[in-house]
Amino acid sequence: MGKTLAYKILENHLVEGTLAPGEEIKIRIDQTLTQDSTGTMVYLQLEAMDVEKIQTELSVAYIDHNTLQTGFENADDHEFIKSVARRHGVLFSKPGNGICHQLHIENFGIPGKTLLGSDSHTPTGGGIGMIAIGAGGLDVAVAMAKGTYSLIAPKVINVKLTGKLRPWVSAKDIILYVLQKLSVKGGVGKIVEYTGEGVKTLSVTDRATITNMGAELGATTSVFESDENTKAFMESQGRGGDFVPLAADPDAVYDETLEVNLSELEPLAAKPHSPDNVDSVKNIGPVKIDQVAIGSCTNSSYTDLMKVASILKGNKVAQDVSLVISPGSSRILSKLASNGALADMIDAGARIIENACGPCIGMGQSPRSGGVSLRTFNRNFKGRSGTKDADIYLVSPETAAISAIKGVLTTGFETELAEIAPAQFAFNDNFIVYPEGCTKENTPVAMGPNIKPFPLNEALSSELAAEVVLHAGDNITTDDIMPSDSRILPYRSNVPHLSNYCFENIDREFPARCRAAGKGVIVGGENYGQGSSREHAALVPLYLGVRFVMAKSFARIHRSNLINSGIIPLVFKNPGDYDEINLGDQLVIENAPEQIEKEELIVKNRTSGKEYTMLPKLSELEKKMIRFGGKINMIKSEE
Ligand code: MIC
Ligand code: SF4
Repeated sequence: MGKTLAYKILENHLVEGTLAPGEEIKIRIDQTLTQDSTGTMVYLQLEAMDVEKIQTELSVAYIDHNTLQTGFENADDHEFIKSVARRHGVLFSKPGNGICHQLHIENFGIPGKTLLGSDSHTPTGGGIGMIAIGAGGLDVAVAMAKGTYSLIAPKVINVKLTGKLRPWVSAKDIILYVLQKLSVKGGVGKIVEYTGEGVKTLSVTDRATITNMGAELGATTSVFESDENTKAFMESQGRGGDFVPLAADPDAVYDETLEVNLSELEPLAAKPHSPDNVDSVKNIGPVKIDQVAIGSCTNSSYTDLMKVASILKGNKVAQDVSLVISPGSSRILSKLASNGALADMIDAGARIIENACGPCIGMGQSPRSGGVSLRTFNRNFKGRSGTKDADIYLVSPETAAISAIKGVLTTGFETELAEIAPAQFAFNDNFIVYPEGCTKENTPVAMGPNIKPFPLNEALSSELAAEVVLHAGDNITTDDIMPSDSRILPYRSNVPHLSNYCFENIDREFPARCRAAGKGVIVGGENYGQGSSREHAALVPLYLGVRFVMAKSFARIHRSNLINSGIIPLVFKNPGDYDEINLGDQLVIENAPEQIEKEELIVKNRTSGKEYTMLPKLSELEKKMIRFGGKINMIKSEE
């Protein structure tokens, strides 16, 4: 029986376990990446583990999220990350270099290698044939310390591409189509592997747009083969020597298949407030827009921005529209500056902003109250832009550019569009700080006053009694749990301060209610914790006393982050029980250490007298972490 590409790479990296869907496996991790908004925790945890030498082939610490530096906080975090990176042999990418995922495929990604990153869009690396997985910060710290990562082996879905995209239809439309078909939870427990003749028509950066937004499917990762296009991309980055050809066996067997005829796709948009709320631009109609934002790790490649420049050239941005463009990397920005495309954008009336995450994570450029913003980004969750009542649509760079000129959501579909010639880039590492000559002895940790210790749980007690502090609906995002914008993001290394904003957009009373309750339980619907990898969405509730979460289902990374923090994720056996529980109810898990060992666990409601059967679904390793009160406590006990 032929093998899928995903399983071939996993097999090459298997350290423990049986490689079959649903089995717990441990794999070797070749590379890690961190970014600054999750990175401070990662490096605090790495320091706490007292590691002598990191075990990966390459680890990079990028600074791209928190680059506003409105106070000392961001700059102190950068200094802290740089110091710990240097102490441990980790490369440091300075602010201004660009967005971690774009930079990683340009500079370091290698087909067939494994990459673990403390950011949910790490699967961008699947665009060059890596198994690139997003994880919580602690998992990345442990991967650096031990060189391994444990996960449940996913199923593999085959997305078979045929045909060829028409002008004005792009990679973004492919992934929006897949999201429309599979939904934001359609990829949970799965790897999405793209195959078929259509793959040959897509460049590496097109593929990276698709694997990047595979995160929005909830997938473990997404992957493309490594072929002639991969070779051409790596050569264009001055790294042809790193190219390795890779593909699935021709008779590979997949768990599911979705066929997509590229020739039939048309320009699409994800409507407010979910990436899977997709319809065609034509059906949505000419919605009047206030802002267009082009960039983010999804769509800020050289080709994307050249398409934008060619559409803008000689035109004028509509008078009521603010167009902002943030290139993905310094290398791209430099090329746009030298070939004149930057001037074409500026002359048309575009605002050029820093090559960083920026507006994608609410760091500036919030739309006006009730405003409509078209973005080439990957998430349009309510409030994420920094404006609670704004409507955000996710679109391709082509749709964004033409809409900026027309002032309404539109497309140039069925008209001509210039082909973009590939460019050659010089390898430039002037933004990279190498750790040469640095050791733990000669490089002290730079601790600013905003950096506070992270909370630790306690070992599982025999009786776990807690009050229901929140009763939430379906698809709660980690942005809902721990919002991020320019007010809050500078405090990612200060959990006590962050706790004041926990669930701010859902229930303002949440922090106060938790403090009054002492110990809390959150009740959620389907796909609880979708979105970002931020472990703050577990650490902050932990700090506020949350001890278990009951939901209809969980998103992968958040579930792991809860377990890493010693918070028990429990799935309703009878989803109807969700409606029986009320805010303020007093719940209890009796004999908790014995009960978590079983397939079913009983939660008693002391207020109503009812009982709920819950499914812990914990692997052996996860049970151990819960018993010890989290991963750090477990690791310490092993020393
Ligand atoms: C995001 O896009 O939500 C982020 C910000 O990049 C996060 C990481 C974070 O919350 O710091 C992610 O995707 O993991
Ligand atoms: Fe940055 Fe946005 Fe990409 Fe997250 S999704 S890494 S915030 S650009």
